[in-house]
Amino acid sequence: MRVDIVSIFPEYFAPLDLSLIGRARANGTLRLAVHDLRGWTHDVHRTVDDTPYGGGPGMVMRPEPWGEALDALAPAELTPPRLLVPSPAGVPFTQAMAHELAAEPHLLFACGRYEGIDQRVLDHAATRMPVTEVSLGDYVLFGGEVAVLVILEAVTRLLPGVLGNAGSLAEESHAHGLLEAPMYTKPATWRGLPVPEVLRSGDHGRIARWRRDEALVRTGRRRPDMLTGLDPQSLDKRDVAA
Ligand code: 6GU
Repeated sequence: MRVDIVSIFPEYFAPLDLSLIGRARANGTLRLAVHDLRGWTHDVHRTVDDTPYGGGPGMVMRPEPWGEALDALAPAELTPPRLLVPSPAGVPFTQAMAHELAAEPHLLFACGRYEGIDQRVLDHAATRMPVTEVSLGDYVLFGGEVAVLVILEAVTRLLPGVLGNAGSLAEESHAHGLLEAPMYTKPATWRGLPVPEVLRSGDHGRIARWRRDEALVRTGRRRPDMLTGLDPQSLDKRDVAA
């Protein structure tokens, strides 16, 4: 997968050299480039923002540098990338979207700062490529950079060969529309706290049932919205009893 990121703070992306994302880059699974938006400015002050039309607080990112950046990174004669614009006004980012993005050959992230990017940049880009404004949740960040780190981590770990144990993808929270049951490792008792007996029983049927019950209870307590959204077909009789 190819990924381009445009930002006025390229230094935010230093962590992408680390750990599993760093390894995916080193072995070519992920071809990632970070670009400084100011490289597409032409004035001495390398200006990227201006005051909003209609008034109001804060600044808006001017369209010209963004237009040049997108022309350079998504040239009309080549297959266009999917443009992702992190914004608290976007559609919610979910595990389902992470799977969708992991299947794309080329992602282009445009990191806005201040009150956002002039809307015409996105409207114009949408005549050339798919554009998605995406939000991490109902809170406000300074800019899109940290959101891109989050999205890229969720997407990269779904790329073939990035996770050593593909089974961990099938088991994890959100894979079945439920939160994951709690996990334990050795020692069997720690500070007087025992690991639940069932997990040490060796009875795989009982263990699977216990984990399913814990996942249902945890999801009901922490994320009742996820339980009401569950497909009734995915529940078995013993779920309903529990
Ligand atoms: Cl994706 N960007 C910004 N700036 N703020 C956010 C966000 C994204 N998601 C939640 N808050």
